[in-house]
Amino acid sequence: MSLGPESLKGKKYPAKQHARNVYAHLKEKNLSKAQTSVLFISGEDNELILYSDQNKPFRQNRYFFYLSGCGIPGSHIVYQPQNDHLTLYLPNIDWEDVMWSGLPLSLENAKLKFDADEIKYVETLQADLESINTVHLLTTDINKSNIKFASILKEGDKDLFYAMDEARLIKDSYEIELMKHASKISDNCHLAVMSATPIETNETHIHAEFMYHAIRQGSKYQSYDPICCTGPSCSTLHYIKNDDEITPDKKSVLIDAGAEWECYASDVTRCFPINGDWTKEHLEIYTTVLKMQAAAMALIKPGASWEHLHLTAHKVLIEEFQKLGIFKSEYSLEEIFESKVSARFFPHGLGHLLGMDTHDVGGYPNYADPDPLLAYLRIRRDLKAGMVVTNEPGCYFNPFLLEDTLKDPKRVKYINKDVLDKYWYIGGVRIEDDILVTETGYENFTGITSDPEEVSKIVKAGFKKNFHNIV
Ligand SMILES: [Mn+2]
Repeated sequence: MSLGPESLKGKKYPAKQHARNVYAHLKEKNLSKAQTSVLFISGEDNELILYSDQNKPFRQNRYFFYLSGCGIPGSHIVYQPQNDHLTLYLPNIDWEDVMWSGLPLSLENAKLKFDADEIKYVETLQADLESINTVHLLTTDINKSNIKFASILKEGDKDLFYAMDEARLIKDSYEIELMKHASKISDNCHLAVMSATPIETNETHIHAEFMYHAIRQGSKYQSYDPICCTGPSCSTLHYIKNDDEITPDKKSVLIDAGAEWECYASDVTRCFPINGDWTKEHLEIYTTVLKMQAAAMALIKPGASWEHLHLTAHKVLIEEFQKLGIFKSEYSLEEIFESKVSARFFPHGLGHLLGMDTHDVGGYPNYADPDPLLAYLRIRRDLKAGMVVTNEPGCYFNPFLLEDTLKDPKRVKYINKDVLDKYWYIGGVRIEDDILVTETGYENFTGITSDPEEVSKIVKAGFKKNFHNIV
Protein backbone atom coordinates (compact mmCIF):
# COMPACT_ATOMS: atom_id res chain seq x y z
CA MET A 1 0.00 0.00 0.00
CA SER A 2 1.33 3.39 -0.93
CA LEU A 3 1.80 5.80 1.96
CA GLY A 4 0.66 8.99 0.21
CA PRO A 5 -2.53 10.92 0.90
CA GLU A 6 -5.67 9.21 -0.42
CA SER A 7 -7.03 12.52 -1.72
CA LEU A 8 -4.24 12.80 -4.30
CA LYS A 9 -4.41 9.27 -5.69
CA GLY A 10 -4.54 9.42 -9.49
CA LYS A 11 -3.81 13.14 -9.60
CA LYS A 12 -0.69 14.89 -10.90
CA TYR A 13 1.24 17.68 -9.21
CA PRO A 14 -0.09 20.76 -11.09
CA ALA A 15 3.21 21.86 -12.65
CA LYS A 16 1.62 23.31 -15.77
CA GLN A 17 -0.68 25.58 -13.78
CA HIS A 18 2.29 26.65 -11.67
CA ALA A 19 4.17 27.62 -14.85
CA ARG A 20 1.16 29.67 -15.96
CA ASN A 21 0.97 31.34 -12.53
CA VAL A 22 4.64 32.28 -12.65
CA TYR A 23 4.18 33.71 -16.11
CA ALA A 24 1.13 35.74 -15.01
CA HIS A 25 3.24 37.36 -12.25
CA LEU A 26 6.08 37.98 -14.70
CA LYS A 27 3.66 39.69 -17.10
CA GLU A 28 2.29 41.85 -14.33
CA LYS A 29 5.83 42.85 -13.27
CA ASN A 30 7.40 43.37 -16.68
CA LEU A 31 5.16 42.86 -19.69
CA SER A 32 7.70 43.37 -22.45
CA LYS A 33 10.21 41.03 -20.82
CA ALA A 34 7.51 38.43 -20.24
CA GLN A 35 6.42 38.50 -23.86
CA THR A 36 9.92 37.75 -25.06
CA SER A 37 10.98 35.26 -22.38
CA VAL A 38 11.16 31.51 -22.06
CA LEU A 39 11.71 29.97 -18.62
CA PHE A 40 14.37 27.34 -18.04
CA ILE A 41 15.26 25.74 -14.70
CA SER A 42 17.66 22.91 -13.96
CA GLY A 43 17.00 20.54 -11.11
CA GLU A 44 19.70 19.42 -8.72
CA ASP A 45 21.93 16.56 -9.77
CA ASN A 46 23.62 13.91 -7.72
CA GLU A 47 26.98 15.06 -6.44
CA LEU A 48 29.78 12.97 -4.96
CA ILE A 49 31.31 13.70 -1.60
CA LEU A 50 34.91 14.81 -2.15
CA TYR A 51 37.32 11.82 -2.45
CA SER A 52 34.41 9.42 -2.07
CA ASP A 53 32.13 7.45 -4.36
CA GLN A 54 29.12 8.22 -2.15
CA ASN A 55 26.56 10.87 -3.05
CA LYS A 56 25.82 13.90 -0.92
CA PRO A 57 22.24 13.81 0.40
CA PHE A 58 19.97 14.79 -2.49
CA ARG A 59 17.59 17.72 -2.04
CA GLN A 60 15.65 18.83 -5.09
CA ASN A 61 15.81 22.47 -6.22
CA ARG A 62 12.52 24.00 -5.11
CA TYR A 63 12.02 26.31 -8.08
CA PHE A 64 12.54 23.37 -10.41
CA PHE A 65 10.14 21.19 -8.45
CA TYR A 66 7.50 23.93 -8.52
CA LEU A 67 7.48 23.85 -12.33
CA SER A 68 7.85 20.10 -12.73
CA GLY A 69 6.80 18.09 -9.66
CA CYS A 70 9.83 15.96 -10.53
CA GLY A 71 12.27 14.65 -7.96
CA ILE A 72 14.61 12.90 -10.42
CA PRO A 73 18.23 14.15 -10.18
CA GLY A 74 19.68 15.68 -13.36
CA SER A 75 16.38 16.87 -14.90
CA HIS A 76 15.48 20.22 -16.50
CA ILE A 77 12.27 22.07 -17.30
CA VAL A 78 11.44 24.52 -20.11
CA TYR A 79 8.28 26.60 -20.24
CA GLN A 80 7.44 28.47 -23.43
CA PRO A 81 4.61 30.82 -22.47
CA GLN A 82 4.08 31.99 -26.05
CA ASN A 83 2.50 28.63 -26.88
CA ASP A 84 1.87 27.51 -23.28
CA HIS A 85 4.18 24.50 -23.67
CA LEU A 86 5.95 22.76 -20.79
CA THR A 87 8.73 20.28 -21.55
CA LEU A 88 10.40 18.12 -18.93
CA TYR A 89 13.84 16.72 -19.72
CA LEU A 90 14.92 13.59 -17.87
CA PRO A 91 18.54 12.33 -17.73
CA ASN A 92 19.63 10.02 -20.52
CA ILE A 93 19.66 6.38 -19.58
CA ASP A 94 23.14 5.46 -18.37
CA TRP A 95 23.25 1.78 -19.28
CA GLU A 96 26.40 1.27 -17.20
CA ASP A 97 24.45 2.41 -14.15
CA VAL A 98 21.41 0.20 -14.69
CA MET A 99 23.29 -2.73 -13.11
CA TRP A 100 23.66 -0.72 -9.90
CA SER A 101 20.53 1.40 -9.84
CA GLY A 102 17.98 -0.44 -11.93
CA LEU A 103 16.09 0.94 -14.91
CA PRO A 104 14.96 4.55 -14.62
CA LEU A 105 11.37 5.64 -15.18
CA SER A 106 10.46 5.19 -18.87
CA LEU A 107 9.24 8.20 -20.86
CA GLU A 108 5.82 6.52 -21.09
CA ASN A 109 5.54 6.13 -17.31
CA ALA A 110 6.95 9.61 -16.79
CA LYS A 111 4.14 10.93 -18.96
CA LEU A 112 1.63 9.28 -16.63
CA LYS A 113 3.33 10.72 -13.56
CA PHE A 114 4.26 14.30 -14.50
CA ASP A 115 2.10 17.19 -15.67
CA ALA A 116 4.10 18.25 -18.75
CA ASP A 117 3.11 18.59 -22.42
CA GLU A 118 6.19 16.73 -23.49
CA ILE A 119 8.80 14.58 -21.78
CA LYS A 120 12.16 14.04 -23.45
CA TYR A 121 15.68 12.93 -22.64
CA VAL A 122 18.38 15.49 -21.97
CA GLU A 123 20.21 14.44 -25.15
CA THR A 124 17.96 16.75 -27.20
CA LEU A 125 18.06 19.70 -24.78
CA GLN A 126 20.93 21.64 -26.33
CA ALA A 127 19.46 21.55 -29.82
CA ASP A 128 16.01 22.40 -28.45
CA LEU A 129 17.28 25.41 -26.51
CA GLU A 130 19.23 26.70 -29.50
CA SER A 131 16.15 26.44 -31.69
CA ILE A 132 13.96 28.48 -29.36
CA ASN A 133 13.43 31.86 -30.91
CA THR A 134 13.38 34.19 -27.93
CA VAL A 135 15.13 37.24 -26.59
CA HIS A 136 15.47 35.99 -23.01
CA LEU A 137 16.06 32.43 -21.87
CA LEU A 138 15.58 33.20 -18.19
CA THR A 139 16.90 30.90 -15.48
CA THR A 140 17.47 31.13 -11.75
CA ASP A 141 21.16 30.21 -11.85
CA ILE A 142 23.86 28.76 -14.03
CA ASN A 143 25.31 25.72 -12.31
CA LYS A 144 27.18 22.49 -13.01
CA SER A 145 24.12 20.98 -14.68
CA ASN A 146 23.58 23.73 -17.24
CA ILE A 147 26.94 25.47 -17.64
CA LYS A 148 27.21 24.21 -21.22
CA PHE A 149 24.21 26.38 -22.15
CA ALA A 150 25.60 29.41 -20.28
CA SER A 151 26.01 31.49 -23.44
CA ILE A 152 22.27 31.46 -24.14
CA LEU A 153 20.96 31.66 -20.55
CA LYS A 154 20.26 34.76 -18.52
CA GLU A 155 20.63 33.94 -14.83
CA GLY A 156 19.48 35.65 -11.65
CA ASP A 157 16.79 37.79 -13.27
CA LYS A 158 15.07 39.69 -10.46
CA ASP A 159 11.70 39.72 -12.20
CA LEU A 160 11.84 35.94 -12.61
CA PHE A 161 12.54 35.45 -8.89
CA TYR A 162 9.75 37.88 -8.05
CA ALA A 163 7.32 35.97 -10.26
CA MET A 164 8.34 32.57 -8.91
CA ASP A 165 8.16 33.72 -5.28
CA GLU A 166 4.76 35.38 -5.68
CA ALA A 167 3.41 32.24 -7.36
CA ARG A 168 4.83 29.98 -4.63
CA LEU A 169 3.37 32.24 -1.94
CA ILE A 170 -0.21 31.14 -2.61
CA LYS A 171 -0.75 27.40 -2.20
CA ASP A 172 -3.23 25.56 -4.41
CA SER A 173 -5.41 22.68 -3.27
CA TYR A 174 -2.85 20.06 -4.33
CA GLU A 175 -0.07 21.73 -2.36
CA ILE A 176 -2.39 22.10 0.62
CA GLU A 177 -3.05 18.35 0.59
CA LEU A 178 0.70 17.66 0.55
CA MET A 179 1.24 20.02 3.46
CA LYS A 180 -1.65 18.56 5.45
CA HIS A 181 -0.14 15.13 4.93
CA ALA A 182 3.28 16.33 6.13
CA SER A 183 1.56 17.87 9.17
CA LYS A 184 -0.32 14.66 9.91
CA ILE A 185 2.94 12.73 9.92
CA SER A 186 4.47 15.29 12.27
CA ASP A 187 1.45 15.04 14.61
CA ASN A 188 2.03 11.30 14.94
CA CYS A 189 5.76 11.78 15.49
CA HIS A 190 5.26 14.41 18.20
CA LEU A 191 2.71 12.21 19.94
CA ALA A 192 5.19 9.33 19.84
CA VAL A 193 7.94 11.51 21.32
CA MET A 194 5.66 12.73 24.13
CA SER A 195 4.59 9.14 24.81
CA ALA A 196 8.08 7.71 25.01
CA THR A 197 9.68 9.62 27.85
CA PRO A 198 10.73 6.52 29.84
CA ILE A 199 13.21 5.59 27.10
CA GLU A 200 14.33 9.18 26.53
CA THR A 201 17.41 9.47 28.71
CA ASN A 202 19.38 11.45 26.15
CA GLU A 203 18.28 14.14 23.68
CA THR A 204 19.40 11.80 20.90
CA HIS A 205 16.56 9.46 21.90
CA ILE A 206 14.03 12.23 21.28
CA HIS A 207 15.56 12.82 17.86
CA ALA A 208 15.56 9.08 17.10
CA GLU A 209 11.96 8.65 18.21
CA PHE A 210 10.79 11.42 15.89
CA MET A 211 12.81 10.15 12.91
CA TYR A 212 11.73 6.53 13.41
CA HIS A 213 8.06 7.48 13.21
CA ALA A 214 8.60 9.90 10.32
CA ILE A 215 10.44 7.38 8.18
CA ARG A 216 7.97 4.66 9.08
CA GLN A 217 5.23 6.87 7.63
CA GLY A 218 7.23 7.39 4.42
CA SER A 219 8.84 10.73 5.25
CA LYS A 220 12.51 9.98 4.71
CA TYR A 221 13.55 13.62 4.81
CA GLN A 222 12.82 16.16 7.46
CA SER A 223 11.96 19.76 6.57
CA TYR A 224 14.97 20.82 8.69
CA ASP A 225 17.31 19.31 11.25
CA PRO A 226 15.20 18.41 14.29
CA ILE A 227 15.78 20.58 17.36
CA CYS A 228 15.61 18.38 20.47
CA CYS A 229 16.57 20.13 23.66
CA THR A 230 16.11 19.81 27.39
CA GLY A 231 16.54 22.17 30.33
CA PRO A 232 18.51 25.39 29.76
CA SER A 233 19.32 24.29 26.16
CA CYS A 234 15.67 25.04 25.30
CA SER A 235 16.81 28.67 25.13
CA THR A 236 18.95 28.03 22.03
CA LEU A 237 16.64 28.66 19.09
CA HIS A 238 18.25 26.35 16.52
CA TYR A 239 19.85 23.82 18.89
CA ILE A 240 20.63 20.77 16.75
CA LYS A 241 23.38 19.15 18.81
CA ASN A 242 20.69 16.91 20.36
CA ASP A 243 23.20 14.87 22.37
CA ASP A 244 22.96 15.93 26.02
CA GLU A 245 21.99 13.55 28.75
CA ILE A 246 18.59 14.15 30.28
CA THR A 247 19.59 14.35 33.92
CA PRO A 248 17.03 14.56 36.77
CA ASP A 249 17.63 18.29 37.26
CA LYS A 250 16.22 18.95 33.78
CA LYS A 251 12.48 19.46 33.81
CA SER A 252 11.65 20.85 30.37
CA VAL A 253 11.72 19.40 26.87
CA LEU A 254 11.38 21.36 23.64
CA ILE A 255 11.16 19.57 20.30
CA ASP A 256 10.91 21.53 17.06
CA ALA A 257 10.69 19.01 14.21
CA GLY A 258 8.70 18.63 11.02
CA ALA A 259 8.34 15.86 8.50
CA GLU A 260 8.51 16.60 4.79
CA TRP A 261 6.22 15.11 2.14
CA GLU A 262 7.09 15.31 -1.57
CA CYS A 263 9.25 18.42 -1.00
CA TYR A 264 6.57 20.12 1.16
CA ALA A 265 7.32 21.04 4.75
CA SER A 266 5.69 20.91 8.11
CA ASP A 267 7.21 22.73 11.08
CA VAL A 268 5.91 21.99 14.55
CA THR A 269 7.18 22.71 18.06
CA ARG A 270 5.92 21.17 21.26
CA CYS A 271 7.13 21.46 24.84
CA PHE A 272 6.43 19.14 27.74
CA PRO A 273 7.65 18.30 31.22
CA ILE A 274 9.97 15.30 31.05
CA ASN A 275 8.08 13.34 33.74
CA GLY A 276 4.62 14.70 32.96
CA ASP A 277 4.39 17.02 35.96
CA TRP A 278 4.71 20.68 35.06
CA THR A 279 6.79 22.68 37.49
CA LYS A 280 5.14 25.91 38.62
CA GLU A 281 7.49 28.12 36.58
CA HIS A 282 7.44 25.91 33.47
CA LEU A 283 3.64 25.90 33.40
CA GLU A 284 3.54 29.68 33.93
CA ILE A 285 5.77 30.29 30.94
CA TYR A 286 4.00 27.63 28.88
CA THR A 287 0.65 29.30 29.59
CA THR A 288 2.12 32.69 28.67
CA VAL A 289 3.27 31.40 25.28
CA LEU A 290 -0.05 29.66 24.68
CA LYS A 291 -1.82 32.98 25.31
CA MET A 292 0.57 34.77 22.93
CA GLN A 293 -0.22 32.19 20.26
CA ALA A 294 -3.98 32.39 20.84
CA ALA A 295 -3.97 36.20 20.63
CA ALA A 296 -2.12 36.11 17.31
CA MET A 297 -4.24 33.23 16.01
CA ALA A 298 -7.48 35.12 16.57
CA LEU A 299 -6.22 37.86 14.23
CA ILE A 300 -5.24 35.60 11.31
CA LYS A 301 -7.26 36.43 8.20
CA PRO A 302 -6.65 37.98 4.78
CA GLY A 303 -5.49 41.58 5.04
CA ALA A 304 -4.13 41.20 8.58
CA SER A 305 -0.74 42.81 9.17
CA TRP A 306 1.79 40.21 10.31
CA GLU A 307 3.71 42.91 12.14
CA HIS A 308 0.57 43.73 14.13
CA LEU A 309 0.12 40.07 15.09
CA HIS A 310 3.76 39.82 16.13
CA LEU A 311 3.60 42.96 18.26
CA THR A 312 0.32 41.79 19.80
CA ALA A 313 2.13 38.65 20.98
CA HIS A 314 4.82 40.86 22.54
CA LYS A 315 2.16 42.79 24.44
CA VAL A 316 0.67 39.57 25.79
CA LEU A 317 4.14 38.52 26.96
CA ILE A 318 4.60 41.85 28.77
CA GLU A 319 1.16 41.62 30.39
CA GLU A 320 1.83 38.07 31.62
CA PHE A 321 5.35 38.94 32.82
CA GLN A 322 3.84 41.75 34.90
CA LYS A 323 1.38 39.29 36.45
CA LEU A 324 4.24 36.88 37.24
CA GLY A 325 6.37 39.70 38.64
CA ILE A 326 9.20 39.23 36.13
CA PHE A 327 8.42 42.74 34.87
CA LYS A 328 7.60 45.35 37.49
CA SER A 329 3.95 46.34 37.56
CA GLU A 330 4.66 49.94 38.51
CA TYR A 331 5.42 50.65 34.85
CA SER A 332 2.74 50.79 32.19
CA LEU A 333 2.52 48.06 29.56
CA GLU A 334 3.02 50.71 26.86
CA GLU A 335 6.22 52.01 28.45
CA ILE A 336 7.70 48.52 28.74
CA PHE A 337 6.65 47.77 25.16
CA GLU A 338 8.32 50.96 23.88
CA SER A 339 11.54 50.11 25.77
CA LYS A 340 11.82 46.95 23.57
CA VAL A 341 12.96 44.96 26.62
CA SER A 342 10.68 42.07 25.56
CA ALA A 343 12.80 41.53 22.42
CA ARG A 344 15.41 39.57 24.39
CA PHE A 345 12.78 37.23 25.87
CA PHE A 346 11.00 36.69 22.52
CA PRO A 347 13.88 37.36 20.12
CA HIS A 348 12.55 35.73 16.95
CA GLY A 349 9.56 36.55 14.79
CA LEU A 350 6.05 35.25 15.37
CA GLY A 351 6.44 32.92 12.41
CA HIS A 352 7.32 32.52 8.77
CA LEU A 353 5.87 31.38 5.49
CA LEU A 354 5.88 27.64 5.04
CA GLY A 355 5.88 25.72 1.76
CA MET A 356 8.55 23.76 -0.03
CA ASP A 357 11.10 25.61 2.06
CA THR A 358 10.70 25.68 5.83
CA HIS A 359 11.34 29.41 5.73
CA ASP A 360 9.49 29.78 2.47
CA VAL A 361 9.92 32.47 -0.17
CA GLY A 362 7.94 35.68 -0.47
CA GLY A 363 8.11 37.01 3.10
CA TYR A 364 10.62 39.80 2.35
CA PRO A 365 12.21 39.92 5.82
CA ASN A 366 14.43 42.88 6.69
CA TYR A 367 17.20 41.55 8.90
CA ALA A 368 18.79 45.03 8.85
CA ASP A 369 15.75 46.61 10.51
CA PRO A 370 17.12 48.63 13.46
CA ASP A 371 13.99 47.83 15.52
CA PRO A 372 14.91 44.77 17.65
CA LEU A 373 11.24 43.79 17.81
CA LEU A 374 11.06 43.45 14.02
CA ALA A 375 14.56 42.54 12.81
CA TYR A 376 13.97 38.80 12.79
CA LEU A 377 10.39 38.90 11.59
CA ARG A 378 10.39 36.76 8.46
CA ILE A 379 7.10 38.03 7.03
CA ARG A 380 6.91 41.76 6.35
CA ARG A 381 3.67 41.84 4.39
CA ASP A 382 -0.04 41.47 4.98
CA LEU A 383 -1.66 38.06 4.94
CA LYS A 384 -3.46 36.69 1.88
CA ALA A 385 -5.73 33.68 1.52
CA GLY A 386 -3.70 30.67 0.40
CA MET A 387 -0.58 31.55 2.37
CA VAL A 388 0.63 28.97 4.86
CA VAL A 389 2.41 30.42 7.87
CA THR A 390 3.69 29.19 11.21
CA ASN A 391 2.31 30.74 14.38
CA GLU A 392 5.18 30.16 16.80
CA PRO A 393 5.67 32.58 19.63
CA GLY A 394 8.32 31.74 22.20
CA CYS A 395 9.68 32.89 25.51
CA TYR A 396 13.28 32.21 26.53
CA PHE A 397 15.63 32.68 29.45
CA ASN A 398 19.01 32.73 27.75
CA PRO A 399 21.90 34.20 29.79
CA PHE A 400 23.82 35.09 26.63
CA LEU A 401 20.85 36.90 25.07
CA LEU A 402 19.90 38.72 28.27
CA GLU A 403 23.43 39.75 29.31
CA ASP A 404 23.29 43.18 27.67
CA THR A 405 19.73 43.83 28.90
CA LEU A 406 20.68 43.03 32.49
CA LYS A 407 23.60 45.48 32.30
CA ASP A 408 21.59 48.24 30.67
CA PRO A 409 20.01 50.53 33.32
CA LYS A 410 17.39 51.71 30.81
CA ARG A 411 15.98 48.23 30.39
CA VAL A 412 16.93 46.38 33.59
CA LYS A 413 14.82 48.78 35.65
CA TYR A 414 11.71 46.99 34.35
CA ILE A 415 12.91 43.56 35.54
CA ASN A 416 12.65 42.00 38.99
CA LYS A 417 15.92 40.08 38.95
CA ASP A 418 15.00 37.92 41.96
CA VAL A 419 11.86 36.73 40.22
CA LEU A 420 13.65 36.27 36.90
CA ASP A 421 16.21 34.01 38.62
CA LYS A 422 13.51 31.40 39.30
CA TYR A 423 13.01 30.78 35.56
CA TRP A 424 16.47 30.14 34.10
CA TYR A 425 16.29 26.36 34.50
CA ILE A 426 13.37 26.08 32.06
CA GLY A 427 15.45 27.44 29.18
CA GLY A 428 12.46 28.36 27.08
CA VAL A 429 9.10 27.47 25.61
CA ARG A 430 7.96 27.68 22.00
CA ILE A 431 4.64 26.47 20.62
CA GLU A 432 4.37 26.21 16.86
CA ASP A 433 1.45 25.30 14.58
CA ASP A 434 1.12 25.37 10.79
CA ILE A 435 -1.68 27.63 9.62
CA LEU A 436 -3.42 28.08 6.27
CA VAL A 437 -4.88 31.55 5.76
CA THR A 438 -8.39 31.04 4.34
CA GLU A 439 -10.88 33.50 2.84
CA THR A 440 -12.62 33.85 6.19
CA GLY A 441 -9.83 33.26 8.71
CA TYR A 442 -7.55 30.29 9.07
CA GLU A 443 -7.24 26.52 9.22
CA ASN A 444 -4.78 24.88 11.60
CA PHE A 445 -3.01 21.90 9.99
CA THR A 446 -1.38 20.92 13.27
CA GLY A 447 -3.44 18.44 15.24
CA ILE A 448 -1.14 17.38 18.09
CA THR A 449 -2.49 18.89 21.29
CA SER A 450 -0.83 21.85 22.98
CA ASP A 451 -3.24 21.87 25.92
CA PRO A 452 -1.02 21.60 29.01
CA GLU A 453 -3.30 19.16 30.85
CA GLU A 454 -3.63 16.88 27.83
CA VAL A 455 0.13 17.04 27.23
CA SER A 456 0.71 16.05 30.84
CA LYS A 457 -1.66 13.09 30.52
CA ILE A 458 0.03 11.86 27.35
CA VAL A 459 3.47 12.04 28.93
CA LYS A 460 2.28 10.27 32.06
CA ALA A 461 0.52 7.54 30.11
CA GLY A 462 4.02 7.05 28.76
CA PHE A 463 5.31 3.76 27.67
CA LYS A 464 2.47 1.67 29.05
CA LYS A 465 0.79 1.82 25.66
CA ASN A 466 2.24 0.18 22.64
CA PHE A 467 3.19 3.42 20.88
CA HIS A 468 4.00 1.60 17.63
CA ASN A 469 0.26 1.32 17.05
CA ILE A 470 -0.26 5.03 16.66
CA VAL A 471 1.14 5.33 13.14
MN1 LIG B 1 9.29 27.47 12.41
